[in-house]
Amino acid sequence: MAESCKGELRRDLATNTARRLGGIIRIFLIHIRDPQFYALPAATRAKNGNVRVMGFPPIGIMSLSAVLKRAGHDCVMFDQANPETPNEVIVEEIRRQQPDLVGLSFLSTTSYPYAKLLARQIRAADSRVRLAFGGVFATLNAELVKLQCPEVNFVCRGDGEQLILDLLERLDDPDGVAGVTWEKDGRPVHNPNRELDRALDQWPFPDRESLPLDFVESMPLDVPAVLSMERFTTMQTSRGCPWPCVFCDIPIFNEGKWRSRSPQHVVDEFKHLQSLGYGAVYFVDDHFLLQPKRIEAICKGINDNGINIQWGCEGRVDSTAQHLFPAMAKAHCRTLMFGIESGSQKVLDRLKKDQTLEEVERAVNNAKQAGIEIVHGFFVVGNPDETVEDMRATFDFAAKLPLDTFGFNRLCVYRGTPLWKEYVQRGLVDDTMDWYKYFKCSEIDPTCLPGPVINAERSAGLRKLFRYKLTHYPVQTLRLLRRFMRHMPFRDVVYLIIKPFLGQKQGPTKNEKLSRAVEHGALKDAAAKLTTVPDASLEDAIAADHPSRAEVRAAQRGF
Ligand code: B12
Ligand code: SF4
Repeated sequence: MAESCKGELRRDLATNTARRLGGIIRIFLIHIRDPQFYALPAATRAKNGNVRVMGFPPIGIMSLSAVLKRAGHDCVMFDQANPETPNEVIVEEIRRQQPDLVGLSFLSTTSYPYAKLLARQIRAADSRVRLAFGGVFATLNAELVKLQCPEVNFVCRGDGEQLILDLLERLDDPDGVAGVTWEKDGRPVHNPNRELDRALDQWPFPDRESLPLDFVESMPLDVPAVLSMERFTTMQTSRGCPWPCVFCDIPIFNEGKWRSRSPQHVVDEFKHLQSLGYGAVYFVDDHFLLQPKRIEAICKGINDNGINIQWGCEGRVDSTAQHLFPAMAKAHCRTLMFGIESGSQKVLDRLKKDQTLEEVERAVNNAKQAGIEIVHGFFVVGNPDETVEDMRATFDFAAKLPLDTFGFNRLCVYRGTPLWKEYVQRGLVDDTMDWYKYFKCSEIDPTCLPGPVINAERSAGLRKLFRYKLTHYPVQTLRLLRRFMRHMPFRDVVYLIIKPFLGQKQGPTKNEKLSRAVEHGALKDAAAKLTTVPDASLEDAIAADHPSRAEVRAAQRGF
């Protein structure tokens, strides 16, 4: 080791010792991403010097960072979307700064392989640092994750705000810290669940300014949330959803409850964001449209305080707040997204969606008539018991609705959902062997149409849908295309429209590779495959996966 490095190391150790003696706890929080869910625009630097990322900010760790800092702790965040902090840099920073706890946060099945690998790399570099996992996937699979990742000390379940504060008090013996799965004397311990916290106003606004990143949300991304090039962030105004859809794990994560922040607290956050220069906000709420009085008060607060941030949200089509759509539009709600799922009542019932086609029509029409600029429909294809006729009915139905944008994804099954439980009973998945694998339903359920049929029907359906939209809703369609053209090269917009008519011969354009406006079959398949790789060969598999990811990154750089 060079003398200068030794000197630096000695200084770091001295600082760390002083910090510990001063009683300050240092936490690192890392947001693990699947590389297919963000992009780097060509001009990657914002005026303030931050790296610009096209994607959603990591609001989970930002929420925890704010809580930790308010409690007087020292917290450093890393987002894997930042090209300046790859795994090696994070590992090196852990070695240098010796945090007391490193929290790895990830959302879903497809980011789990990356989380496992990073945890292992950290453990190899530092045998003593405490490692914690958190997020929806870790919550729903805590015991199995703990068994599969012995290098991780704590798997944290559910809301993290109070949990992380409690954990820091008992890092050596988390017995009694509700919501933690850990290991004692070589045996896994699953502490009881934490009681659901309804007092959400007690927590500070997320710490959005400590990462050296600025986010924009626009095309090309799979969810065209607000479709703007303004400085973008997300907000969470409520948590959970009490409905029973068979494919969804939100009700399990939230014990079937819906909890919300007060309108005043939400409006105060809007004021704060406006003062920081944000221009677009997307609510990551599972069902924003649940409580009319709260929505009315939020909209009034936005208008009374001269807030002009554009925002978007998601909700159910059977919401009783539809008379407030005009008020929402007046309060700068630009995007409203509905989980429509299918144009076949039979399929909706099979999915236990608890909604009718009439309700879908009414909600979409109400939103458009109220002046909401972008009304989006989420659809799923490849459902259990779905026939070709059902799929065709879905595309016909989508065509007739005055939707601005739509997405047709293949249904997948996640552990923890009612559908997963059904599949276990039917012997289609093995709960102890398959829990971390990403499955399209059609791959395992013989009542689904075969994959190639689903894909062919989807392509044909999209062709018909575009044709219908252009001829029946020309003004709406052209207006939307004009908006796309502000953020995408003309050539790509044209290609996006004509692609369904070209057949399979043409490959995706550079932007399409990034955009996921058309689902990236190959990338999705690669991500799915990665979830099935045994741990021993994970590092090699991620390295071998690099060509496809590198292609995406190259396309990102050139965008
Ligand atoms: C926004 C969102 C996205 C964004 C991602 C945004 C981002 N920053 O990366 C986009 C659109 C890219 C996306 C993509 C996908 N998503 Co998504 N997404 C969501 C959504 C709606 C909100 C997430 C969120 O921001 N929550 C708000 C923050 C504050 O909560 P949080 O992150 O959970 O953090 C809290 C706790 O979990 C905990 N916590 C979190 N981390 C840690 C760490 C530690 C150490 C501790 C102590 C605590 C802790 O504390 C936090 C505060 O309480 C959720 C639904 C939901 N309600 O969770 C689905 C959800 C997570 N997504 C899901 C899925 C399936 C996907 C996709 C696979 C979809 C697809 N087929 O392409 C991809 C995969 C993405 C990936 N691998 O990264 C599923 C996950 C199911 C599963 N079991 O895997 C969910 C649950 C939706 C659902 N209904 O099923 N998604
Ligand atoms: S309505 Fe939406 S959030 Fe609620 S359970 Fe169904 S899919 Fe999940």
